[in-house]
Amino acid sequence: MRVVHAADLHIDSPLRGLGRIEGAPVDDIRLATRRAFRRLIDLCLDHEAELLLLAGDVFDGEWRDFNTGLFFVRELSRLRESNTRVVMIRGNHDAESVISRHVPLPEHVTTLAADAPETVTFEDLGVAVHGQSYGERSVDENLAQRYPGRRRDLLNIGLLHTNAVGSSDHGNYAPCTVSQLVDHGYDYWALGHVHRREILSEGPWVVYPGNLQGRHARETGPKGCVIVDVDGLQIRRVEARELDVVRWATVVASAAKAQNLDDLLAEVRAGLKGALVGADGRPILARVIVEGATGLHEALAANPEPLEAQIRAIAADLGAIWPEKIRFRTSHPEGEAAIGEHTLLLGALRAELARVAADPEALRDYLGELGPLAASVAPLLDLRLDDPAAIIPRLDELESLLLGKLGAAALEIPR
Ligand SMILES: [Mn+2]
Repeated sequence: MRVVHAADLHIDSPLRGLGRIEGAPVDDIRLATRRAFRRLIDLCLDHEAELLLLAGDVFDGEWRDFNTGLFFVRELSRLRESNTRVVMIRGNHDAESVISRHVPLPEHVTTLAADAPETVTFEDLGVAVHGQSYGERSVDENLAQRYPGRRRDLLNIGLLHTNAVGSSDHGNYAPCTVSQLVDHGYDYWALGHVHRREILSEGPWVVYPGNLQGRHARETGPKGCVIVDVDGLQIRRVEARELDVVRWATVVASAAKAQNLDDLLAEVRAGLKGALVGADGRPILARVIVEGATGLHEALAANPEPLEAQIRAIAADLGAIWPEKIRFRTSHPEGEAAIGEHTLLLGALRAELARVAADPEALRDYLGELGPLAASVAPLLDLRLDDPAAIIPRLDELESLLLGKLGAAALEIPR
């Protein structure tokens, strides 16, 4: 028997932070979550999967119209052909209280109840699936605690949307621990909620398949589902399958050894090429970070636009890769000491920034006074100067750019 386990589909969730990127594959990007779901259904058909498990966050929130629901139903209906049964739960993004519209689901699809844990058994497959949906967006209770005991005569699967790893990147919903799940007596825990693929235990299996399609620059790398091969009451194999349509990557290029801009561009090119490897021709949206202590720092800080354009041109030349954002986090190789007589001035600036960093009011006043200088570097960092809360965690970068600007200006001042 083959069971396919997926979670966090977030169908029709927009891919974020793209703005307008010259030549980017806009249709692939717009339809990515839908196409990834279609690939999931194709996979079930190709493998004649008996069971498809969806561990919550099928949708991304309230639908704009019924098309999102209709698309979902139409794709699920294709599974009649392979006689694939579907069991799903609602997660925080598609809790009953969140999605007010509904469409009737086909008879081979079961959504587990939200008021109490529920068990569906498939005697012909020898499987019991236990699980519970979210009724509200925020579920603080440890749901797994109340899941029923195992059925001795069947393979037991727990379907659960949970933060089982204390992840701070995700809401702490239906929190539980891995050891609690391991001790519960089931054969396989089909989890959802954490968007990164993680196998937390192999005996019994406790698995996050990750989301089906990365949605922003922090959801990098391959995304997809997991196929579980079952032989009687034994799980033989658990294998990840990539289903994403568009891939996100972080490309870090070190400027530390670059003697000149050509060296640096070669470094960036190598990084972009590396991201293309293993993507099987999928379009890649890459966040490019140029970092390191380098003699090029002043030039980059003073005028990064030409280098940005060159990086975009390299990407265009390489093929299906688009820099989503380009960030410069370089520093001067010998700190501000190397800028000679301006050391005192720069030291004072650094001390002042440190002083106001902890105080939003002071920072607001300070940025007002600093005016033109801060305003000239803020766009390079995507910073809004009227929002101190956003600036404080990035003062290092702001400082580094300010120092660079000052350093470059100093070099240009005729003596
Ligand atoms: Mn999710």
